[in-house]
Amino acid sequence: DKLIFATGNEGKMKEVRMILADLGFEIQSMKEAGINIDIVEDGQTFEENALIKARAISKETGCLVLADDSGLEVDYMDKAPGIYSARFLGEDTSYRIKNQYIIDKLAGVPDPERTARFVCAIAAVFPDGSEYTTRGTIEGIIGYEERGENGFGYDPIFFLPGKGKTTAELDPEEKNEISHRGNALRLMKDVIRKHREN
Ligand code: ITT
Repeated sequence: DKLIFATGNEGKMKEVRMILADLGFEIQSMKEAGINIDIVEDGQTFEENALIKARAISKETGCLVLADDSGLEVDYMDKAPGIYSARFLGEDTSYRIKNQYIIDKLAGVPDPERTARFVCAIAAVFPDGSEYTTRGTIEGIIGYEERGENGFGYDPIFFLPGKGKTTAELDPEEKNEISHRGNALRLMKDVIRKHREN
């Protein structure tokens, strides 16, 4: 069976492929499926935006479509950038600049007030029209400088006190085992397996 993952984000797609590998689907990105449409993500929650993306691609195809909407919630910034994480400071602004902006915003703020989390909502639209969402999170704190070369986006400033590393310093497998995306996708794998039985 074929599964289309409705994202244009290469960093997400790499992680998704690893996490979903054992499901046994042929996994295609939007690009690989030859779909190139602009989706307006005007929902108010991660779940709404994930569903908007999955529905838009589902309309174009007959197969199972999954989508990911995710972001970083910084408690000291009233949970910004949140659902606006990709658009934060402008869609074309580099993550070097976005990450430094957040570091500067938290200058002088002690560790207990630097708490943050990554949130990931996964939406699924099945060929029969049924829809599901799952959510995963991972808790950390905002670091004092960028560290690590792995991952993407805000990973270099997302520090895990328990590991003494940022998520950009983890191996991909290690990140997937504990990440918001890993957690949300593992819940969705259970949904897909149940749906298959029926
Ligand atoms: P698609 O909508 O095409 O999937 P996008 O990058 O626009 O791609 P989102 O709207 O869901 O996706 O934005 C999520 C942003 O949150 C993403 O661009 C990163 O900046 C950040 N983000 C999400 N998961 C992350 C992770 O695991 N590590 C670092 N940053 C992450």
